[in-house]
Amino acid sequence: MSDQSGSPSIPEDVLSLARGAQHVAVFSGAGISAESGVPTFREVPTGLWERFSAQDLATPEAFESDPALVHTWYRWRAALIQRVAPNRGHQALAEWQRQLTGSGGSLSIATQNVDDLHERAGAEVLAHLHGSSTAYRCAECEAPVELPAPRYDSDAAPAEPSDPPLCQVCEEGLIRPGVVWFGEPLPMEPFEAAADAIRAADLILVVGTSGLVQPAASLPLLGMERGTPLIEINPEPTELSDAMHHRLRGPAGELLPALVQ
Ligand code: BV8
Repeated sequence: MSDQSGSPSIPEDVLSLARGAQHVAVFSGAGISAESGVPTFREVPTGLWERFSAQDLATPEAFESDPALVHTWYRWRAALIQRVAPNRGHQALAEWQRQLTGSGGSLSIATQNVDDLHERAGAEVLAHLHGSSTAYRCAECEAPVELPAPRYDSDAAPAEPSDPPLCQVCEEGLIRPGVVWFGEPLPMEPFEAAADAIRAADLILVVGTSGLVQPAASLPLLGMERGTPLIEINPEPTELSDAMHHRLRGPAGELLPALVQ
C-alpha cells in the first residue's frame, strides 16, 4: 500500500501501473469538480438553503413539501455548473481517454456527479449514476422536459424561490430535476454498464468521492473480484481508502495530470 501525501509527485510503481493500463475505469465523485468551483456535498450550503443539508433537499419528500425551494436549488446549481469550467483533472481524463481509445484501449468514466464537466472537457461518460443537472421530467407522467438554461448570474443564492413549471403533457405533474434523489432507485442501465466496465478494467481510479453514498460507492469494489489495482485520488481518507492498493493524497486537478503522461 502506498500512501502518497505532499507534493503531486506520483510513486514510480503507480506511474508504471498507469502507463501499462489498457482498460481504465474511473469512478468519480463531487471532489473532481471541487477545483472548478462546484461545491461538494460535504460543504455546508449557504443562503436560501443554509438551513438544510444537501441530503435533506435531494429527496422526493423535500420536493413534495416545498417544490419551489427544491426547484430553485437545482436551477441555482445548474446555473453555477454552467458558469464554471472543467479543471485540469477533467482535462487529464479526457486526454487519457483519447490516447487509450486511439490505441485500441479504453477509459470508462462512471460518475456520481450530476454536472457535465467531464463532457465539457471532451470526455465520453459511460454512466451518470445519479442523473444529470440538465435533465428534467414530469414528477407524475415522467415525460422528459427541456427547460431553458437557468439565469442566476451570481453565486449568491436567490432571495426568493420560484415555482417549478407544470407539465404541459399531463397538465397535472410538476417538473422535477432528472436526478436520483435519496430513497430513489438508481437507473439500472448506467449502473450495470459501470459494473461491467469496472469488472473488465485492468486499472481502477476512485477520484474525489467520500464513498458514503450507496449503492454507487460499492461499484469500485467489484475490481477486487479479479485483484484489479485500485487507486484512490483524494486529499482525505474515505470509506473506500482501506480497499485501495494506492492512495494518492492530493487534489485531482494536480494528481491526474501528473498520472497521465
Ligand atoms: C437507494 C443526485 C434504494 C442528487 C445523489 C444507510 C446505509 C447505507 C445506505 C443508506 C443508508 N440509509 C439510506 C441509504 C441509501 C442512500 C445512501 O447511500 N445514504 C447515505 C448518505 C448513507 N442511498 C440512496 O438513497 C440511493 N438510493 O439506495 O435506493 C431503493 C431501491 C429500490 C427501490 C427504492 C429505493 C440514492 C443515492 C443517490 C442520491 N443522489 N445525487 C443531487 O446531486 O442533488 S448523491 C450525491 O451525494 C452526489 O451525487 C454524490 O454521489 C453524493 C456525494 O458523494 P461524493 O460525490 O462522494 O461527494 P462528497 O461531497 O460526499 O465527497 C467529496 C469528496 O471529494 C471528499 O472525499 C473530499 O475529500 C474529496 N475532494 C474534495 N476536493 C477534492 C477532492 N478529491 C479530489 N480532488 C479535490 N480537489
